[in-house]
Amino acid sequence: SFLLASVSPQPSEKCGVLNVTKITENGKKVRKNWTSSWTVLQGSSLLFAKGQGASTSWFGSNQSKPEFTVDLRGGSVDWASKDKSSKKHVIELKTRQGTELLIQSEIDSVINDWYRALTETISTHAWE
Ligand code: I3S
Repeated sequence: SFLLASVSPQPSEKCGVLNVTKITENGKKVRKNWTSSWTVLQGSSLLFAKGQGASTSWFGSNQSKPEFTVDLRGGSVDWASKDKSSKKHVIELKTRQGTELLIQSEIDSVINDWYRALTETISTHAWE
């Protein structure tokens, strides 16, 4: 409802620290490189800032730019199968552009919240 929408935090606005690696870029397999990234979900975009750890200092500062951004529209999200990673709580994110990412947190409530937010975002923007 309008009222609910105006008072609830939007699922499309979320941020936090996640472990992230690309596994495929433009359809080509790339070597894993797990890094801790400050991650921001903003509308249908997911932004990563590498190497920030738990710090949020880049956020709102002029010179800091996201390391990379993925467009979630037309993408898919699922729990990664065991053969994709030995880590626990891993989400596999595929974009329409042919980039595949693994995102992970040791904290299951954290990764469950991201799973929910990402699936909601993808379904919300499905027809764009
Ligand atoms: O899928 P893989 O190749 O077993 O992934 C592991 C490797 O990328 C490894 O790096 P090097 O092969 O460059 O040394 C990483 O350190 C591991 O973390 C990767 O596996 P997990 O299961 O953690 O995603």
